[in-house]
Amino acid sequence: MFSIKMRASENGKHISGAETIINGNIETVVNEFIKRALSHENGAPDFINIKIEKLDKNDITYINHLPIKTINCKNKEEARKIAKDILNKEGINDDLIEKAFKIIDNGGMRGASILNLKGERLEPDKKRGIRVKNISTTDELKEKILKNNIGTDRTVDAIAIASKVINLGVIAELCTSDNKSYTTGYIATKDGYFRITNLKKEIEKGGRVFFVKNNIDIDDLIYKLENKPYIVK
Ligand code: PML
Repeated sequence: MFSIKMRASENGKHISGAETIINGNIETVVNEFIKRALSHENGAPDFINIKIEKLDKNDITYINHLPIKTINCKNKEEARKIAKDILNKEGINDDLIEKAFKIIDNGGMRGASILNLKGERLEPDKKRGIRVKNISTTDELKEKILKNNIGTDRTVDAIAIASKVINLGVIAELCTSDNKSYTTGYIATKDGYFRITNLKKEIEKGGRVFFVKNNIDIDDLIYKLENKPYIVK
């Protein structure tokens, strides 16, 4: 098995990235990733980095994806009330939720912020955040989501992140897209991946927050979020 990662930037600014874990067919994937980098809506890259690593089969964790439910909301107020109710059910209080919304609305982070239940931010670099890496979805899952109109390409990537994060013991994830026109966000918990329409307004920024227990081993969690290979079925 091989992990293949691509990241592209223009003048040092990140414009796109992709990754997968596959068994063979490296050239096809690399070609696809380069095509994706060159045709990205965010700009024309002057730097494309492709990383190919061999993985030990025994190190890969296979998990089922979280069940997906879409909740249609007519506006941001309704969407955020729904989000709050789901998070409250997980023992996350209103002050903490408020803090998390401020972080994602501020935007500008490449990765996720991590908040414990005391409201402390645990990511070592507050600008960069934590990037969840070494994940892949099966073709069957991609097909199921896209062909049945359950979600979009962004859903496919996000369900992989959310399923890994919850599997590693994160209580809940809150996410909105940093793509300005993409207003559907989600909350993930052990009960599922709840897509919530209108979780932000168009032109607003986005971000990710992971809520964790106060006694979490944060170094171990960050190491696994970034490095432990997962295939989400
Ligand atoms: C969904 O459509 O399921 C929500 C996906 C949010 C994606 C966030 C991102 O842009 O990475």
